[in-house]
Amino acid sequence: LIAISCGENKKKIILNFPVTNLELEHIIPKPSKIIATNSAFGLDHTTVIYTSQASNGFKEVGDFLSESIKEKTALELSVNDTNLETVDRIIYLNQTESAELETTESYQLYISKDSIIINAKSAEGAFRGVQTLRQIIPNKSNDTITTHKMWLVPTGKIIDNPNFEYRGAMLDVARHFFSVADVKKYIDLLAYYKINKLHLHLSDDQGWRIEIKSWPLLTAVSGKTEVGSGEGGFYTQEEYKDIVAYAAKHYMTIIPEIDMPGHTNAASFAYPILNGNGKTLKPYTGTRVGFSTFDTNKDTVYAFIDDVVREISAITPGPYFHIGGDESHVTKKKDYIYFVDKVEKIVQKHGKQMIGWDEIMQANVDSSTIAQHWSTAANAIEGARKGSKIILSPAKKAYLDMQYDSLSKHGLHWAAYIPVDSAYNWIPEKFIKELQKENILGIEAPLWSETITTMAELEYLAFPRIIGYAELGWTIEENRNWEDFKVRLANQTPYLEKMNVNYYPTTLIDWK
Ligand code: TNX
Repeated sequence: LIAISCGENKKKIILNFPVTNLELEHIIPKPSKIIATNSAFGLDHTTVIYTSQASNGFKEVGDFLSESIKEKTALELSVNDTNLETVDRIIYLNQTESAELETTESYQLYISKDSIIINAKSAEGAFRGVQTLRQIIPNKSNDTITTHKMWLVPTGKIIDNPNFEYRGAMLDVARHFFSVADVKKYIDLLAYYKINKLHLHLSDDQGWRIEIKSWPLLTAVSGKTEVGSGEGGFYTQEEYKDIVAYAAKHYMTIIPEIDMPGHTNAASFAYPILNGNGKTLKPYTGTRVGFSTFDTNKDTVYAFIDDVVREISAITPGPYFHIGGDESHVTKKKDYIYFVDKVEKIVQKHGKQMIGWDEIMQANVDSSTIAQHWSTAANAIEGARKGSKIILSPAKKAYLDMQYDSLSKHGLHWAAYIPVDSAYNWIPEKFIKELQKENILGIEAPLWSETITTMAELEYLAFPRIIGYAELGWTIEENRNWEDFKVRLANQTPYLEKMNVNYYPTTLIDWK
């Protein structure tokens, strides 16, 4: 930095020589290992981004980084279009096969005075590393060291591996519909904290949210209702593909859920032949659960499901299809088991791995099927016994639709009030004592939308709690600590405010 500042006022240099400490940066999720070297990389308009050249996605991650730096600093850094010999300072995204990189999402971030190097096996790993880098570029430039603006990035080394491969959020677009733009904003925010799965709850009693070309009334009729008197909405297949592509750019997998055999009033109202509860169908815009069911003994129902799973799977590149399966209170147990077993075969026929809420483990599913634990530990334990992986979404800890406290707006409290500390202070690895870490695929924070209608309300329930779930998913247990997290969380305000996020300003956090 002294070299860079050559010829400038010496007094200024002495006054402003940066003392950095990479270990004290407010990175969330906390990386596996941080070693500070206490100097700085001067990010400025002369810096260039360079990436591995093979057509493996690194260039696109470089473009994403350049765009992110522009949003934060207004600098416009070129990607791969410079003669390297003339370059002073470079950010290099490097494809490599180091043994320290445990997974395809792992990365190493080396920051020295003249270079920032992100090493990763894949573009996905480089993308995760880029999120860390975004977090340590200061919000303010240092305007005293040089005559132009320079952002001082602390030097050192970060080695980082994910704790769980599945780090998810769920959004219920069925109780209230959320637009493509809302979903994209949520993806932006989730990706910044290294969440890599977005589960979309696309159907429920109150509405059907995805175009199915072979059954057009699903959206023509039931795309128009939601909880309350709102007009609902749905995604055309083109819009859904747009969401999937946007998520893919953020190395995020979309997981579509069609909830069945319960939670199906909207489907049965559009096509009464599907109905199995023996009652006259009406649109449902209330918030009760557990009153609807498909007729599990009708061939037409399975033909319908085959079409739905086929059409959605064809536009879903990710490996998973979620069949719901929760709260089928008016489906006889033997019918429920018969149904889940048959639907599992349909999902597999269309090349997808099945996920269902924990109740599906009562059926005879095979070990490739995944249980999402939300309420009954015995179902998750039975899943593990069958050899299935478990996603942890325990309602009393991980439900984003639970109120923070009795005074906070929006949300329910049937499972618990979940203040920000309680949301963070649990150990997924030990939450169900009969489960081993190997049984757990990861964690997911569901946001049910009975009580929220706008993006601002969505953000109020999701933030800041989702940031804690991101850390539970990515950071190993020994590196997690509420007192330390709390300070890092308090320092997310510049980002959240820049992104115009309506987070809940809990008094548990000493917001910066
Ligand atoms: C239970 S959790 C449900 C949802 C509701 C939610 C409200 C689960 C698998 N089913 O249908 O929206 O509670 O908190």
